[in-house]
Amino acid sequence: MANVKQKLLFRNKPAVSADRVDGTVARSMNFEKAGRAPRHGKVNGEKEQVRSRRMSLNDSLEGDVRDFLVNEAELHTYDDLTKVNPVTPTTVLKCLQARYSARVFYTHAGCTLVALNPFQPIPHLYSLDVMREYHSAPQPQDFKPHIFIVAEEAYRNVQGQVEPVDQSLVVSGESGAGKTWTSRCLMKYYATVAASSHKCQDTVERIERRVLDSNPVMEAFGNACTLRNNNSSRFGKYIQLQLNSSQLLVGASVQTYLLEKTRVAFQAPNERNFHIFYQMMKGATEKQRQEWEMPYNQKFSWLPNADKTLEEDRLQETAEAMISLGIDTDKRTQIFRVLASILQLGNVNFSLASESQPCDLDEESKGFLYKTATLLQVPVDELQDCLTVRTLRAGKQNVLLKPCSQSECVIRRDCLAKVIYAQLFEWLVTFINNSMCSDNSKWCNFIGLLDVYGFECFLLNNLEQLCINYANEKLQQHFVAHYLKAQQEEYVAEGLEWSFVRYQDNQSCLDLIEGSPTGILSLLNEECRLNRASDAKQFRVRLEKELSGNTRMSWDKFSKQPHFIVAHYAGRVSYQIEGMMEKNKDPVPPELLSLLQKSKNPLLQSLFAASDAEGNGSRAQSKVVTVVSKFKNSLESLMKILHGTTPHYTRCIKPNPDCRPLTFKKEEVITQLEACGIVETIHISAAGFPIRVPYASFLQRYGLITKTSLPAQINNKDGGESGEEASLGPVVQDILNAVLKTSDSSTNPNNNNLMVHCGKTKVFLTHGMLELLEEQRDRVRSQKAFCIQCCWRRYQ
Ligand code: AD9
Ligand code: MG
Repeated sequence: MANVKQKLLFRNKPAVSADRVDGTVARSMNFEKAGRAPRHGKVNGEKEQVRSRRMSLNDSLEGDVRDFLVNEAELHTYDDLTKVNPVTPTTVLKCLQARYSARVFYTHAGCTLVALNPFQPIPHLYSLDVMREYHSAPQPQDFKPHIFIVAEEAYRNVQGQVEPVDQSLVVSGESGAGKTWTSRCLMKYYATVAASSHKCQDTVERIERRVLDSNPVMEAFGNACTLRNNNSSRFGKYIQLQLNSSQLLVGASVQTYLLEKTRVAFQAPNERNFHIFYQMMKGATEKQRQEWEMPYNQKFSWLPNADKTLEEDRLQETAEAMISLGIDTDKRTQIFRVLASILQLGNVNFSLASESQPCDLDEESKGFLYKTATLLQVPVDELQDCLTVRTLRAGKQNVLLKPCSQSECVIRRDCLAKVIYAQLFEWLVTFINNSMCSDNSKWCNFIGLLDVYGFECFLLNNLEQLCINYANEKLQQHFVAHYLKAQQEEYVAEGLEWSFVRYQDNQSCLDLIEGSPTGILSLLNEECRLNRASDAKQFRVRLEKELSGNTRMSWDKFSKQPHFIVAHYAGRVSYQIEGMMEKNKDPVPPELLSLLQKSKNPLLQSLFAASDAEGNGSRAQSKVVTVVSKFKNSLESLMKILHGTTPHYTRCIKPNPDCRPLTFKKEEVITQLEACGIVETIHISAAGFPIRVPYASFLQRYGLITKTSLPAQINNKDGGESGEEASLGPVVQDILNAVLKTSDSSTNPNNNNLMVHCGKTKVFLTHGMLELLEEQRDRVRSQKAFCIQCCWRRYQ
């Protein structure tokens, strides 16, 4: 239908004049109201009736409106969640569950792909043959949903019709949901399809190999076994696969975010340190053990749960990947010796100190300290001084030495381990980049793969969670903007005169976090800059003063210590203030940095010489580059890159918390659907027209309202061709007009959700409109039944 129009009835608006379906009425929409709030203000019985109908629609799909709604027995056949009719969290959940039981792990959700983790290898799902099938298909979208569809779509998009366009594949989800697995699949896909026809096989094979080999190295150094995932990535990453004008993979680069370096010196109960340490411990040869000062039966306090056997504990694989990336024998030895020094350092303990004397070390600790110094190639007495004595400078000349307390020594020890590990990780990433990255003249476009930590909400949340959740807010905003755009385009294609949904997005939450000068991060930085003694208390006062009226922030009344709550799009998170300032400043005692600069280990020299050039050596005294400033900057550049690309979203879902194969826990899944924005997407579609009814089905069901029946030729054809279906438009409009006329006159004071639109072959309805149609239908039917009864009595 070409002259399609849409219609909205406003609350308390005199109805009849504006009610015609063919009369265009300006519309405005409130996302909250349309998507979430109760839609009816009817009185008592009627209200109950409506509510119970909605419940049955949403919760069990029972009832008599099933004709054109989903059939539960067929739920698993729905390849796209937005086609589930009506789209509600419950129907979506049921559909996913049905598919999971049928061992179908991928489902589209409009412009997003939902990937359910099977937690067991699925034979042939990712084989080379399957890759080639999707790659060579004229229309891969016609195949079953698969991560390879997303991969192929992005690959084809790169060679845009007018000009090439960079692509981003954003993979999100909670810990253990399958993000890294998915990213690896994508990398393998491109390494296969983007190299298959290349002439100079040698060069490309080397690049592909390196791109793929970057994975085991980065995972060995950046992943660890946690309570939620045996191979949990403790950093975020964005990999750009560089393609030349013939769309062949010629290089790659990787950007990492926020490595969880505290894990080096602290592992939560039942968790482990980074994999690389266990690989060394378990896989070293006799010669390596001697080189690394690591005898067989040595216990390391920073290596808990070493008896747990994981498939990730493969030193050989890591070492081979390092060789393939071009890390030579000398460098590898230096790297492993630096790593071994960290383990030795973790075994150093300090005795209680007196006021005037530095902490002492027992014999055992002295032994470990000696080995640490040997491996780090620094003088052992200087190492001990750095750990136990603070150097205070008063002016340029005066130097004061102050013994550290026992706890300060521990902080210094941990800090040394963390700074070494973090710098080593950064060095490794730079090395990998140099090894994979093609020079600019050789590539013209890229496909970016983003594998970042999902939204986090633990019992105790601190700066790490604030940063992670801030990143997720940013990505969510990006996603929503993109999704709405896609939806808008779809409606336009369907012929809807659609004014953009005024969606209540998460900007207010982002303002709260990143706003300047009174956002949480700015205030935190400001307090760190002032460097006051009781900074946690001061920070709290500032937050209270500056943000007291902010509806997105509140205070946790149940916690003893001050915790502020942020209402994120994915839920409310309570953040602990204690320790936040220290984490943000992340100070490294300058003595430690100077010591490392003196090391005879060439690797350490380069690690710390480079950071000195950036001002790191003096950072403790002067300009503080805080953690949040760095994170905010890197996030901003990431968003800039993402904005310049066509995004594709994959939401990985963890179907149960215990990583059990083929087990689907509804509560787990719904929470994640909420947290990763799928429910939000559903709400947005609910803000539009969640119910779509083909004209023929509509007439079959509601024709009795105006005593219209479906023309026989269409009835026989079970719906009819789209041309014939379109011819039913005017009859459908008559029914809608009749229904809306009655509704406006009295019974629906709260009818701002009564929207209907006649598309080309379908009616697009809101829930409110569907309910109204059902009421009218019921009324007509009961009148009919009454008449039949009367006739029957009269006849008797
Ligand atoms: V974390 O945020 O880094 O802690 P991820 O990255 O989301 O997390 P990961 O990719 O590591 O999770 O997946 C967890 C485990 O699920 C993997 O180690 C696999 O054992 C398992 N997995 C994930 N996806 C698949 C799959 N498509 N098929 C089979 C899978 N197993
Ligand atoms: Mg991961």
